[in-house]
Amino acid sequence: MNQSVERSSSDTLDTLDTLDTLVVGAGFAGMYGLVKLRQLGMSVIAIEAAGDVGGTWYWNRYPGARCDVESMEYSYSFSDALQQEWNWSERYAAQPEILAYAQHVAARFDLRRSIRFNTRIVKAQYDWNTQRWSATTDQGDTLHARFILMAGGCLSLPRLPDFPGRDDFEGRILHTGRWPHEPVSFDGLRVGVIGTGSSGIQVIPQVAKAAKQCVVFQRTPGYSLPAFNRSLDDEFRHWYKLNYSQRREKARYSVAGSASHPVPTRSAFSDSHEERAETYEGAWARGSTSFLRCYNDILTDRTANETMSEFVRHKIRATVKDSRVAEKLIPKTHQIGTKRICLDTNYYETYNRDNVRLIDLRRDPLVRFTRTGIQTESEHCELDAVVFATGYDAMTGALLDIDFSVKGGASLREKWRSGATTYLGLMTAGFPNLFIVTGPGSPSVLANMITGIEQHIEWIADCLRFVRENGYTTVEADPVAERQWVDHVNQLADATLLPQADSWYVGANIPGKPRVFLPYVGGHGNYRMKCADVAFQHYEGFLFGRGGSAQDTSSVSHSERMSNNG
Ligand code: NA7
Repeated sequence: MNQSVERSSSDTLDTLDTLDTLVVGAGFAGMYGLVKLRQLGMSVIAIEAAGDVGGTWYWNRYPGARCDVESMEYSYSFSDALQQEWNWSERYAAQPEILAYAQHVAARFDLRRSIRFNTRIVKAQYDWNTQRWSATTDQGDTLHARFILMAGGCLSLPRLPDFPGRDDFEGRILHTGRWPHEPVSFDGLRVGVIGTGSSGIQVIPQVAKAAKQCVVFQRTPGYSLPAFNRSLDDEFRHWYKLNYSQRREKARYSVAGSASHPVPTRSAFSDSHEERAETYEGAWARGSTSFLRCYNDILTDRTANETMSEFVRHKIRATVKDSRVAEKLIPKTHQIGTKRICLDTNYYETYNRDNVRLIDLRRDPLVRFTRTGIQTESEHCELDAVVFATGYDAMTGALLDIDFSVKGGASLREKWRSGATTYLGLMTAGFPNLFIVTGPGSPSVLANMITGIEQHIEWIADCLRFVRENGYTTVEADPVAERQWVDHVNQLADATLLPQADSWYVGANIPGKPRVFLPYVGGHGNYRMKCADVAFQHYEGFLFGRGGSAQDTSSVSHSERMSNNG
């Protein structure tokens, strides 16, 4: 064990004043950040708000929580020993198993000694004079580091809509993204669930099984596919492990960061209606979000998309026995794939149970919470507990939750007032030495998160090595390169149907959030090659500096670097 752990002498929690890098978060991104930066011999610690590692999988303990990427792929590839020794039990791993895996990684690479848990960074300010970040915690102390690696997650700031009277409710309120550690029993209770996104469709069947009554409050129905989850056997695991290196490489250059997703080469219109139906049936039976990859124009051509949307609507009608309920569950206001597609186990079947009711909030809006339940325009629902499956302030929430600023300059909250802008999703101009993992402007939530995390951490580690080897002390995004990248990200997004839906991809779930399409739609593989090319071109689009104060910091342009390095 631990042969691959490279320790620097100064990466324990008692060296907080002399840090090279402060990592924010100890989920999958933060943990790999620690591993990689230790390998560079840097002093590095992570600050984590939770009581242990795991990020999303630490917090999302609700019954039914499960990953929608296959477990053999939703795992680190950086250590062959790790991927060979770990045995996933199911095709799509449930939360306890993913959390156990994260804990195993933390122990195997001896990470916890470099993580301060139950601590949140609330503010971080960069000072050009010292060329350091000063990060203030909610415990009242300040940490100083040359670099910050922001690994706070893309879907980590839960959203609890401020319904009128919410605090008057005397029953229990739970949020899927902040689920208690102790078991929650719904036995014999009347439970409301608000929200029918990925979390809602997973928790609702579980609540319905346990509760006396389950009332679902739905604002927008989504498209969900059966996951056809199953146990994995030794034979399959053995085959996969033998082929791991090829599978991982394929994933790294794929659109979605997954080896198992097919690459569509044909238009939906190259097939007849019957042929398309057959293709959709075959893809449906695979039980994967790769369903969207049946044809290459599903996400770009509304008519092509409609053939697939209609196929799924038909499936919903065929599953839900009460046709009035089925009609409420059928998405009509957005196209399939334009909001995140869901994978479920018995979601639509759950509406055939006698103890489940669906309230369509578009027809019967939620008016207020009362002491004993929820009042809609047409009725009062008596409830003992309400589960909020109402999502997150996606992609920018965790970043803006920290008050990032540059001394004497702008704050990130001001800079991003009309929308997040980054260069490659890795840095934002004007904020030196602040790296963002899977940030807005990178493929991020549109691809396998762990593939994206590994690519970002490795790129950042290479960049930091470049900084060190060239005697630089600062690196930041060039505002011109950032503008061009933002334009490119928008152009690609606008060529698809995705920005048209009111999704969290565009921030539409957060009142007042600027409507900007946040992730990069050009595909993980293309993005990886772009990042590699930027690095190869001596970090084109990044500005490097050296020196101890603002006065003697000499900024080194890209053309100088090219001529110096040949
Ligand atoms: P999502 O996908 O943002 O879903 C949140 C759900 O909550 C969605 O159905 C929302 O309806 C609903 N919602 C949000 N606010 C309200 C209010 N005010 N009233 C009624 N309904 C509301 O979050 P999830 O946690 O399910 O999934 C997030 C990601 O985590 C997921 O994609 C995976 O990657 C993991 P809306 O559609 O906005 O009308």
